[in-house]
Amino acid sequence: MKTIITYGTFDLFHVGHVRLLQRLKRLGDRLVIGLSTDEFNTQKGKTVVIPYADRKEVLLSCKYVDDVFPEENWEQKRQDIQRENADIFAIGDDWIGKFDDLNDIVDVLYLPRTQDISTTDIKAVMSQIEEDKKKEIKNLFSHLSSLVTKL
Ligand code: C2G
Repeated sequence: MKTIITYGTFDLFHVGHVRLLQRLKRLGDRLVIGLSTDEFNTQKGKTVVIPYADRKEVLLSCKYVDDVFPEENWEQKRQDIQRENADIFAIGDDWIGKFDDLNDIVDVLYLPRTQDISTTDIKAVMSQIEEDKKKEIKNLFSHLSSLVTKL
C-alpha cells in the first residue's frame, strides 16, 4: 500500500486542484490530504471563501482522495508523514524546494501546476462581476431619476 501525502487550502475547488489530485493518486494507492484550517489560512495570509468543513466535504467527495486531516501549522508535516506512513510527499511546483528537508523520511516531489486557473483568478472574476453589477444598478438609478425629473 503506497501512500501519497499532500497539503493545501483547496478553496473554490477547481480543475487545477482536480488535475493535481488525479496525478497524485496515479503515483500510489492511497492519497491523504492535510487541509489548511481556516485559522491556518489566516497565518498563510489567505482569506478563504469556503469554510474548512465544506472544503473537507468537497475533497472527500473526490474519487482520488482517501482521507483528509486538518493542517494547522507549518511544523506538523513530519509527524503526519510518520502517522500516515506516507511513501511520497507531493505538491505543486509553486513550492519547489520548500519541503526538501523532509526527504530523509519520504520521497519529495514537486509537480507542475495547471496553468491559467487559480482561486485568486476566480475571486478576481467574482469581484469584477460584482463591480459591473454595481455600475449597472447605479446607471439604472440615474436613468430612472432623470425620467422622474421629466414627469
Ligand atoms: N495547484 C495546481 N494548479 C493550480 C492551482 C493549484 O496544481 N492551477 C496545486 C497547488 O500547487 C497545491 C494544491 O493545488 O499543490 C493546492 O493549492 P492551494 O489550495 O493553493 O494550496 P497552498 O495554499 O499552496 O497550500 O503546507 C502547504 C500549504 O498548505 C499548501
